[in-house]
Amino acid sequence: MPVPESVDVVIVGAGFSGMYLLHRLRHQNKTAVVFEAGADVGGTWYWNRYPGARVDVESLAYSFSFDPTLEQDYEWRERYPTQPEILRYAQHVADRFDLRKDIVFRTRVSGATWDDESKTWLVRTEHADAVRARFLVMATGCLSAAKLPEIAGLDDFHGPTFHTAHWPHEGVDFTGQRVGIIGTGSSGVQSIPVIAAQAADLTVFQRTPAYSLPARNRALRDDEVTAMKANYPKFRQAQRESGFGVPVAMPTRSALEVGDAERDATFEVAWESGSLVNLLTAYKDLTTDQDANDTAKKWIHRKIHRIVDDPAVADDLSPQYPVGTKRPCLDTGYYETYNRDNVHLVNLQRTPLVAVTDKGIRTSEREYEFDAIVYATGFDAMTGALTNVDIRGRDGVSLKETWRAGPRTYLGIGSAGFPNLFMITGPGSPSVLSNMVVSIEQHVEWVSGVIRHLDERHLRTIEPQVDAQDAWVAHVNEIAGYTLYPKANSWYMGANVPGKTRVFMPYAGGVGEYRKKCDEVAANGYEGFQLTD
Ligand code: NA7
Repeated sequence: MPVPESVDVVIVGAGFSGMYLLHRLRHQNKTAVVFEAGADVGGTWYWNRYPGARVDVESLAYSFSFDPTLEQDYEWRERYPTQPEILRYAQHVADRFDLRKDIVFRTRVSGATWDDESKTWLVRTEHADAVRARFLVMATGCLSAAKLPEIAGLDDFHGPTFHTAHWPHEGVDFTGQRVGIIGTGSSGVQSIPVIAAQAADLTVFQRTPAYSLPARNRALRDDEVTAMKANYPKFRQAQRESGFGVPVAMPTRSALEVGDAERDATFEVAWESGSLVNLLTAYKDLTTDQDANDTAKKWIHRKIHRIVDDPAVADDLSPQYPVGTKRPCLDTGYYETYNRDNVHLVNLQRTPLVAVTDKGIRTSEREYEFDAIVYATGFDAMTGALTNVDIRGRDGVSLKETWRAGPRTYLGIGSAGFPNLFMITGPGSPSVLSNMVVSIEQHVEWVSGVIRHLDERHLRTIEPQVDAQDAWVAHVNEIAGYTLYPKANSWYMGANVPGKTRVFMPYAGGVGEYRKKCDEVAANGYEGFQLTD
């Protein structure tokens, strides 16, 4: 579509957030344009096409709730759908609500500048288009600014290289090849078994092992789909009030108040259930008490040793940080893959990466030769996609500079000094600690609500007050301080990006509590924000 000169709202990103916000704003008679770097909708599920890519929240829960007919009509096939199936869902939503006509594809937003006189944003694209808008909404996702390892020689390798988040649409055939893969987060853990089954030889370079549970993926049964669809309104409400956006019975007991046999049996049930949330909520203190967490850690270490034949490899695969403090993974045959003769594990904590060379990868110990290299090295999480855009607020102040010592937001929705700028699932909101679709819907509904509020009162701007923002940042830190999360070098802490300030970015108080706070703020006339005419 041609770029309009001015609209009410510019939305950046046509993933689940951008699509739903566009749909919602149309119903409020707002004009909006969405800029999307990809060639189609889907966001995360458009880009992350690596082999074995799946969501790790169940399909019937990881889906939009805003339209009961969509919810009833859509037919999910698997418990944990593959990337192509989720992308098909996103495309279905775009078709169903005729969204593409307001989306400009293959277009990255490069910058946005606030003009205090006209009270508008001037948003620029990489193609030198510019559009003026009252509101700017960054629906850019939390894990979308992909990162490569910070080592020398990245351009020196003679063969093809692939980042899991920028996988070729036509796929990659590794048959007969020697492949090296760096990274063992979710993308590595999901792709390693699939690549190992195809390649002649696979060498995995692991800096930090992941805790991973078997997904126990399977086709959905008709009876469970029917039962869920009959119960959807209740289920969705429970999701909204839950901790992680996935309803579970909250535990009342400590891991330390039960006997070993009982605790082992509880962990076994969680492991067999193929649900990360079941593991993290097996006892009430797993995420807050080191001793309680140690019981789960030791149990998982034993499990890994039972699956992996070589005890030295099992040791290397056993994480030392507390369970759940880095994003745990769901896998299909991950640990078993290390029993294959064609798979080798390199522990980078013992022999760190030195460089990529023309032939392969060199560690402090030796050089490994490959035909192809895969980077499963993750993202500049939560802030990268926001600070990569040159956003300039009041008096030309840059968002990137303002956040140099860590992101500062009120509710993860707005930032002081940046009027009429909203973030969907920004830092300071539960976002990555939750079922993303639940968090996305809540933010989109809240943001469209505030736009309606301003319209009805003929108000032109909204912006967080500095004291409210300071208090929120302190609260987010305080809640994190009650948990074990800050104990790991995770991307939740910005620890995977050299030079990034270490601060725990998501809100760990749960989506239910967070929603209450947002609703309260709205009910009190958007308390903590400054509204002007
Ligand atoms: P992650 O979870 O950030 O994983 C990236 C992996 O790459 C992780 O094992 C990193 O080790 C490793 N990594 C990153 N940089 C380097 C360098 N320089 N050297 C060696 N190893 C490195 O990203 P994913 O794409 O797997 O998953 C992202 C999320 O998607 C996931 O959590 C789910 O929410 C879905 P590290 O742990 O930093 O030591």
